[in-house]
Amino acid sequence: MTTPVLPAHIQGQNGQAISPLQTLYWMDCEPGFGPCTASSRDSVLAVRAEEVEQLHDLGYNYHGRQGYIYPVCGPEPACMPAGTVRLYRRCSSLSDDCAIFPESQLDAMSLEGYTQAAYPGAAQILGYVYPNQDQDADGLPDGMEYLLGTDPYQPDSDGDGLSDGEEYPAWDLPQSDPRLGEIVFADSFED
Ligand SMILES: [Ca+2]
Ligand SMILES: [Ca+2]
Ligand SMILES: [Ca+2]
Repeated sequence: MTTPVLPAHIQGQNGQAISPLQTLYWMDCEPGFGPCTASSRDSVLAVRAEEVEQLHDLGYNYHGRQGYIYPVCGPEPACMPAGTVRLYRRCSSLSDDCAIFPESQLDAMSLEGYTQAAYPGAAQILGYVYPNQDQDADGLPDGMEYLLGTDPYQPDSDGDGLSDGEEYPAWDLPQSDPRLGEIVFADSFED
């Protein structure tokens, strides 16, 4: 069984999506249970309860939450949250496989045969995500900077000499506000 690898994602907090994000449901093929086959269409992601039901009818079982995503809006691209890209779900009849990928990979994936919906009538665009990149190399992924309000193109948004990632580590306690030029906790919580 292949573990799905998302090239882009949005992380929630304490198991909850940040409003108005939708949950991405991870559905696994149940061998012998339906039309999906464990050697090929091993897993696929869904975004709504109706999709979970549709995929369940095709032999997939709910496996867990894979992440969170901005729901499709209209009209695009004006309604899309700043910094996000479309996330596609497409399947290939050649390899009997489904894939999830950002818009930047659409041409390459189409050439590889990923041109079809997961099931008849299924959406091919699941919603919008932040690309998994850190354009200013300050240690904070672009999407986290959009959510925090820091500048994804400027490593030191408030110009106080400490990078955004030093002030607000992605996986640790923040020591100060990277948007305000005031060091609140220069020596942990002593100052
Ligand atoms: Ca950054
Ligand atoms: Ca930054
Ligand atoms: Ca700073």
